Amino acid sequence: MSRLIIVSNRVAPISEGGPAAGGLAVGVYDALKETGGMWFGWSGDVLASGQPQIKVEERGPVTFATIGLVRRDYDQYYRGFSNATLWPAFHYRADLVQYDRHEFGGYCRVNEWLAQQLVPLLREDDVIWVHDYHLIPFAQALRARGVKNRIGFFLHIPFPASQVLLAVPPHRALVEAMCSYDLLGFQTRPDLRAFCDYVVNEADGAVEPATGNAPQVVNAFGRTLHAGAYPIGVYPDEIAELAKAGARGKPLRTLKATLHARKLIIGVERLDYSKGLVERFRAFERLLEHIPSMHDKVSLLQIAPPTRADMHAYQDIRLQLEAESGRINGRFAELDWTPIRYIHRQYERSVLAALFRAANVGYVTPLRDGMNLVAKEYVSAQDPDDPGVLVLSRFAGAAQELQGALIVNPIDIDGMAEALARALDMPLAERQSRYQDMIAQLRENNVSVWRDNFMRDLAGSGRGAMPPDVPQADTDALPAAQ
Ligand code: ADQ
Repeated sequence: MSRLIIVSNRVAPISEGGPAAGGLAVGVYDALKETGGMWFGWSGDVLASGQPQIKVEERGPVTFATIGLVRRDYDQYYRGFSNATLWPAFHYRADLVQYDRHEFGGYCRVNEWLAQQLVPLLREDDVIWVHDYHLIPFAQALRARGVKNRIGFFLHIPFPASQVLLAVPPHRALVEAMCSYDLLGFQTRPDLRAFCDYVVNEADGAVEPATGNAPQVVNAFGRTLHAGAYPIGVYPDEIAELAKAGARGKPLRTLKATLHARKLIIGVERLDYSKGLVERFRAFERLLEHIPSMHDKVSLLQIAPPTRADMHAYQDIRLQLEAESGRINGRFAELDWTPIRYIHRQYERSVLAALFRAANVGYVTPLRDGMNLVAKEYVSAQDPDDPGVLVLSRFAGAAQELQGALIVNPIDIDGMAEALARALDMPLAERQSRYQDMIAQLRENNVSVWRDNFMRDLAGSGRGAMPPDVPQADTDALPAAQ
């Protein structure tokens, strides 16, 4: 059987019980354990001096190959082009896009250098799966070094409309680099459509019409490749078990004791300007403003650990949120009631799952999000007999699937306040029917379906006949990519 080689910017830290974070890490680690293979990427270390050395560690069938970055590469590749140019542009924040051609040069240089580090570790029949926006030129760099293996790419964040992508000066070079892969995976059909639209209208390429759920054939920049939508999922039953177990733990007992039977609205994410946190706080304020009977009857628990804290845009959003939560609490709090509890720390998955189960409303309102796993985790964690309600932004990829949520526009503050009021008051029968609708969808498209669909299409993609040793997934047994 071919080995699977996963390449991602960060290699998730794996403890005895598996990866600490959900989604990608869990899905990918499972695949590696099944087929055997390697996970290659940045270790997270930034070296002040010296030459980074690759560290190779075997854990059963999985090899972890990690390497540090020197300070200049970290600044140009990671903080610079990846997170100050691509991240805001791909999340439709053209106002926050910064561009420096030296940083783009650093981004390409680091992709080439990482590819060079990987080449000696590769075998002829390895299947390579590259993840996310940091590594768009990775396949091109491998191809330039003579690598002929199958290479797939999955973009975890949105792919923007052409008019937004055009704001990134090297847009053409990026899309050309994407065409070096054999299979491109996007989170949703709108992302796939946006990519195809660029290929046809900006790059003189051609895209064959879609047939069913099969990936589309793309001809561009002298290459033929496939592209499809593969919405990432979670393991809903595992999350439900974690939630039940966590409900008996101390953090939950403490929370319940301090809530005094008030209703709970929960938001959980990395602190990022794409997540719509300011608008979310303001909609909660509008709810309290318009419905005084809600005072002292509901709390918003917002968990948002800071990320990319060495970047200005992230320092700004943190200050803004601290000011907003302070202002709203100052306006409404009583001696024994704090409307917004705003927490900056990481929690274990079992604690988070139990918090989701305890909350009457999951409040997930990003301005843009590739998928948003928190929405899926919230639904998975619910008690089927007494489920909470998901209030979900239409701009999260998850909204394409989770139609049982109350779908909102995150810039419509009044609309969000109305959705919160409706969620808090929703009769049990409606909550149950919405939950049943969503949990069925999550079970049908769990994270192993996501991975298997991508791997099946990668095995059948690109360069004609499949190599004899790559097993074709049983297409009848697997729901097709959506
Ligand atoms: P993210 O932007 O990181 O991921 P998301 O999909 O919500 O967003 O995943 C975050 C993960 O971190 C979830 O599993 C969540 O439970 C966990 N998490 C968040 N806050 C936490 C905390 N305080 N403590 C512990 N865990 C916490 C990117 C894209 C998304 C896409 C995913 C996967 O931006 O759109 O859904 O990749 O493809």
